[in-house]
Amino acid sequence: MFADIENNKFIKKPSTVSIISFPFNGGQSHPGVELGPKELIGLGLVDQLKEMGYGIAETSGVVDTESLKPTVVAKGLNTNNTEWVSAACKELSSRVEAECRKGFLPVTLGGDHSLAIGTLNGSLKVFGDKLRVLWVDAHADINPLNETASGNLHGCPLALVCGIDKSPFFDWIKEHLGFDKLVYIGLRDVDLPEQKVIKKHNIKAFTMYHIDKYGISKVFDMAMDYINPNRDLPVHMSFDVDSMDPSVIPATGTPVRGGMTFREGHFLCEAMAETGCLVAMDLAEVNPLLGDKEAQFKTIDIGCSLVRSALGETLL
Ligand SMILES: [Mn+2]
Repeated sequence: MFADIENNKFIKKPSTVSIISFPFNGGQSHPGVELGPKELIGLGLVDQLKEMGYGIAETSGVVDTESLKPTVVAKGLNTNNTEWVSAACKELSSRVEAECRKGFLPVTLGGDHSLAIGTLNGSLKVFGDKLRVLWVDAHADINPLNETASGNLHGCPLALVCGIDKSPFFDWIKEHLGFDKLVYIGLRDVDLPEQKVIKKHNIKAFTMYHIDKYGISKVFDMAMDYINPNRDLPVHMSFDVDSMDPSVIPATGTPVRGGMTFREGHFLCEAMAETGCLVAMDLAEVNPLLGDKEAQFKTIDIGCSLVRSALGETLL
């Protein structure tokens, strides 16, 4: 296995990855997504990263999301499991923050994409105004909390991270991401309230239309030119596996046809590694209980290879 793990501009040498398992399903309605981290590691992700030459931090471990489940929940909220998502993400934030401060590269394995409320808060605390975010997803995940139709918080993380919503249930979020520091790649299913938010705040978004029109290489360059023109700023990549076409990654809770091909997804991750600017990564929405055995294996296997590509695995 070949890898370039020395070109990262922000990670302390020798390069160390902190695998943070976040077995959490409270941000959506399909059981099984909490098993994602265990299955990804079970298929050998940690061993593969070691083989690439990374040190693996011993301290990051597993967030005990079950123990953070509240016994009493507020009634009348528009969102589901609000207190649980908040408590679990607050804990996740402090894990990511701690690993970044050590100069390690945290890779958070989900779990549903509400996890980004925590991971982005953690990296924002360390990198502040310099932090840039690449959000790879079929969905925009920026529904205001009072406007989400499903009530599922995995469709809302960016509303909280960007400060559109200042919910009292998330009052631990003090740092917010500027709209000009965020870029989307892969969108193809955007809710009406999200369309309004994206237009109002002029958020840069490359949809599948742009990938078809320009190709993934140009789209990646344009996305980086927008958030990180000199390739000298730290980037947190939040990768939802539903950005990929369901024929490639079938075992995920909210698949949408017309997604990225196997190579488009891997190219994007390889290009991210090549910038040397990746400081944190999320891999969200792997659900090992959905679909048949083949669908489940494909999803977990390709989930691992996307992480390896983002961390510098090369073909030669
Ligand atoms: Mn998502």
